[in-house]
Amino acid sequence: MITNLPSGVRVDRGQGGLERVLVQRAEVTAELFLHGATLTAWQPRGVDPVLWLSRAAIFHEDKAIRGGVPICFPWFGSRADNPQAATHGFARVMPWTFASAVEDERSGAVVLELTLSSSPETFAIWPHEFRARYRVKIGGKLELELTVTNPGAAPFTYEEALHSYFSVKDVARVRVEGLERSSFLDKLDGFARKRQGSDPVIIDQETDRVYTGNTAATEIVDPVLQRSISIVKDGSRSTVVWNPWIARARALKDFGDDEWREMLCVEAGNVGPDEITLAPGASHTLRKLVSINRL
Ligand code: TA6
Repeated sequence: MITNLPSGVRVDRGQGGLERVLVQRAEVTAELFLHGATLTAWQPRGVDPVLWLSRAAIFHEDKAIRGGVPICFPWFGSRADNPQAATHGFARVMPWTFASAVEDERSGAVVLELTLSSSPETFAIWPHEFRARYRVKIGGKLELELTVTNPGAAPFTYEEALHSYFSVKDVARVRVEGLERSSFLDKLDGFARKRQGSDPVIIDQETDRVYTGNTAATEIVDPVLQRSISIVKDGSRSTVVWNPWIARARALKDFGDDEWREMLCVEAGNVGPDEITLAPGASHTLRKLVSINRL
């Protein structure tokens, strides 16, 4: 158990009795569950909630939390070599270790650090030794940093994504800037490779795209909330854009039928052709910086 937590930071049990870290400070509030190291809330003072969490989210050790920022690792989507394996890997349904919580002297932000390492349980699913370290810097901006290390004697290849669900007022009225003219894989069309036009991404139907070889910053422009959500990433060559729209939302039991309109996933990761191969002893860090701007 960690002692001497920064002011406004405490550990208790939230929904489903799952252990969580609560950050309640004048300038920012946030909530992170040790289950999957899932950040479920982040709200700087004077700003509408930035992350979306389904009202139907299931808080159970066997289920990924529907919302916030689930961590997809060590694979994304379904596993080619094992279709029975859990979607998006096991990291988002494993208990991470809460390693530290400190206040960043320069910014005043709270930095939480959590870790996940290989175990006989993970080895049985994915036969590689690994160490994962997740740093979440919570202040007026949000910085997410996932570092994976290969402590073993053989290389391994993995996929990853910070599967962030962002809160919007009406997804049919937002646009995502930064992906213009970019190449993407369309999951809804057999992963056909397509190209974004010269216009920003708009959501007017179920949308499930992996923009590959793409390091661009993106911006979710929300004219109703009169804000934009800026996403700058480092160590990431894939951006995933997902909205289930009406039918898919209705088919998901942990997703309210009408909730598709109030969320949009823009995920930073390394997926498919952008997968990462780590030599013995090597590490790789994926970073995602989220900030809010008034329009
Ligand atoms: O990131 C988009 C996606 O891969 C979609 O295909 C959809 O399946 C979404 O992830 C949610 O996946 P989940 O396993 O959490 O229902």
